Amino acid sequence: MKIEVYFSVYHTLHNPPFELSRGKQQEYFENSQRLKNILKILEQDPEVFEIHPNFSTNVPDIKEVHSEKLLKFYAEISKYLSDDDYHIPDTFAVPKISLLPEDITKRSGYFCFDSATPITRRTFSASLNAASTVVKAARKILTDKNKIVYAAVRPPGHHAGKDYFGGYCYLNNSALGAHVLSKKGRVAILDIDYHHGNGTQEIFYDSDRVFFVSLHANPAYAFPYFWGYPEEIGEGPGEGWNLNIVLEDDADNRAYLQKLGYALDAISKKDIDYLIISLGVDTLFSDPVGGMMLTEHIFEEMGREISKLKLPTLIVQEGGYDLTQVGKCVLNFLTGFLG
Ligand code: OKP
Ligand code: ZN
Repeated sequence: MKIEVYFSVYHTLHNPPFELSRGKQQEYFENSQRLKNILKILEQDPEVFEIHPNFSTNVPDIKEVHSEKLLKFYAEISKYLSDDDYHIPDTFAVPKISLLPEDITKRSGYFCFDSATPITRRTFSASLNAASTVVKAARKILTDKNKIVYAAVRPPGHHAGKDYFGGYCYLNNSALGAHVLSKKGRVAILDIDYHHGNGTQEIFYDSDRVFFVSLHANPAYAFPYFWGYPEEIGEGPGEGWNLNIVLEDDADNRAYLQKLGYALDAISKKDIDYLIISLGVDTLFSDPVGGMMLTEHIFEEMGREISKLKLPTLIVQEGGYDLTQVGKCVLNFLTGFLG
């Protein structure tokens, strides 16, 4: 069997010079080398990986996932910034404040929840290209349910909410894919990135069309800190359709597989038609941003276990920052998935 790979060719347009993390100027970990590393490895096996570049930035239905004012903000700040400029908000709105500053350079703190997510002139274009790639990949799943499709995209998406951005994420790629699939059936999003997918959780929090299941490091000490606790179970019709499974930083392969088992059990107990995997490989022991105690081989096992759900599956790239290992981890996961 083949895996179709769609990739966002314009990802290199988003290339901020640095990030502010823990109050310090650092290299930008979510850089274009990540995706280049992944593609370079997948290209080596054309028998298995059928790679399609996506040049489109068209995302129909984007307004059903993101607010108009967030999109307008992105469009305006893109125009405001010159070519090698970058923008990092310095003043953040507390949740209940609803006024929007006129000045575009002061408005970012209304939408952004951290200091590690800079905006450059081409950030919005790159993000639209990533989102468009995932939507295209989702459509492929609809036309051929036997397909496994992998969307090799950046910037990632799972921290971006309806009306906010942060954690290297601007548009929620997986949520946009889920939105497409949810029109034709029930969807489960399994988020195995090291970090909790707070944006995806928020977007489908009151929905019983999309079951969000996330395995992640304890938010008591791991980003994004304010979300990701097991008590967050969804609300209204979505109650029981949000599942947070917390792991500790010392989690090894065994501990991880055990909790993955709970997640897969929960998914198999619901009547799900389509699966989306938010694939972060930043659970690897050597990851400079995340990092539990997982070794690269475990990703193959994870893929194999998840494939037993036997669902049409769209795999969407999220985190993974060890530049020497990210491609190998993704390859292992996809190989495991093929069985
Ligand atoms: C994005 B994804 C901690 C800084 C954390 C942001 C991490 C974003 C991860 N002091 N910086 O989920 O891989
Ligand atoms: Zn992550």
